[in-house]
Amino acid sequence: MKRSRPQLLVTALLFAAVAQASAQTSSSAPSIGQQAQATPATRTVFIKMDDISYGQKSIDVKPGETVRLVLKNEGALMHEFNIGKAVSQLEHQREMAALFKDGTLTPTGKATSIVWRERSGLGDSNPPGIPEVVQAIHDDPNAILVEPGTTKEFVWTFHDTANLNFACTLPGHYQAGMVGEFVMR
Ligand SMILES: [Cu+2]
Repeated sequence: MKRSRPQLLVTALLFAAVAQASAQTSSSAPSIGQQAQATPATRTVFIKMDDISYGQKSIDVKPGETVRLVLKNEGALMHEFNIGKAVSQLEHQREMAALFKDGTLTPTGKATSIVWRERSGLGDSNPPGIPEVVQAIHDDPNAILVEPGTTKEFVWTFHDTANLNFACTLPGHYQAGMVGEFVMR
């Protein structure tokens, strides 16, 4: 019997599905907001990322406001900007840890990794199996990865959400204090 889908990809897709599901769940009262398109009138907030912190601990936003968040990573490590509640961010930490374990995410960026697939059902035990190149899938609607030395933009429409955070869920970063709060004013 042939395994048609790489397990890792399936796992990553599952993670994406879970993220999607939790985004949808939380979008029903109260939503955390959603990605949007910037217009010339959109307010821009500059956020510096460093090892291991954000340039600010809080960002003021108005409910309903669309904000262009410009993320400049001045550190030597990759960082994430993840908009959400603490619960989902802690969940996302586990997904990130899994990607690091696979080798498809490294402290400085995305990477390809080779996973050896088992040969099955052929009585062919010729080790180590079939090589397969895998890549990390990180396309959560509420998060973006910023590689060291790069600047990325993220445009978000905020709703009136209490306890909404921005955080980096790379292993150890959240614990090191790489988390801040959106303050609704
Ligand atoms: Cu980080």
